Amino acid sequence: MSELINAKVQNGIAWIEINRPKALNALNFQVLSEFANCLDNLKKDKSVRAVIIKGAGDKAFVAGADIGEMKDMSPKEAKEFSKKGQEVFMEIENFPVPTIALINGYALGGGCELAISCDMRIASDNARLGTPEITLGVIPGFGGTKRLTRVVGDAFAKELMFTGRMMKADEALERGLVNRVVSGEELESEGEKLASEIADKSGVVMSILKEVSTKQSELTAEQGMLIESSAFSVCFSTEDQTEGMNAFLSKRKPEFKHQ
Ligand code: DAK
Repeated sequence: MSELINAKVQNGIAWIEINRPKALNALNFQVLSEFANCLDNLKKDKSVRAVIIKGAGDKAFVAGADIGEMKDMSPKEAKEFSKKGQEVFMEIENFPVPTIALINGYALGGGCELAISCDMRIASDNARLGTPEITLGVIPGFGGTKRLTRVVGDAFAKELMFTGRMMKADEALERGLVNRVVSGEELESEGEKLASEIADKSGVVMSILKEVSTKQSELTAEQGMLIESSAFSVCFSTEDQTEGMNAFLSKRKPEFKHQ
């Protein structure tokens, strides 16, 4: 049974909640292990067409990796911890359906790295984001040095990592780190609205689109075009492509079967 991760599936949307509010949802080894199990289970649930990840309580999404747990780690243990986090965040990046992080309060260090392994991010106006690892004598260890650069560009990613400063939600929006900023009261409903819009589409084609668009940043233009045209042709083996185009031509709403 999972204690630190709550999960439920409703109307095609999986809600994952990191449930350690007393420690501002800091990520320790147990949270990461339960997260990995949760993702494994959700991956098998074919009704899931969008995932929302949030932190419990009203203060934090995730305030980072657990500093108490990390403090006395040997270099070998630190490597194992880093590998565990990288594996979980890679699973999220490559999860077969779109993922949305709802950032309520602090998203620091490993919390910011978790948010940027999701496809999209919605922040509440009290959100504070940053990568303060340098102030603790370490560097980001869950893929941040790779993904942050991809999301906000080299110079600004380096500024954030080199200074460790926290940024408010409006600056994160301006820098493209989050998709939008809403009030704390609206955060869940905005997340649900976005997830529902996605879940309404063809699940099978959405998975193809997610995979192709996620891989693009790592590929040359030539490789990117090649996987796009291969994936485009795969869409034509789905029932939903036939339904989508028939529905358009018959001037009706498509009824996707997600296959
Ligand atoms: N870890 C453990 N506990 C944490 C925590 C964290 N990251 N953040 C907060 N807490 C705990 C606090 O210790 C406190 O616990 P109690 O004292 O009540 O037992 C409780 O949460 C509430 O926190 P505060 O009392 O501090 O609350 P405030 O509102 O005053 O301040 C704060 C909120 C977010 C500004 C502050 O808590 C804070 O600065 N927290 C630390 C933020 C931080 O530095 N995050 C980055 C962590 S480092 C790697 C693998 C991974 C990583 C790096 C390398 N390798 C293995 C290579 C990743 C590193 C990080 O994420």
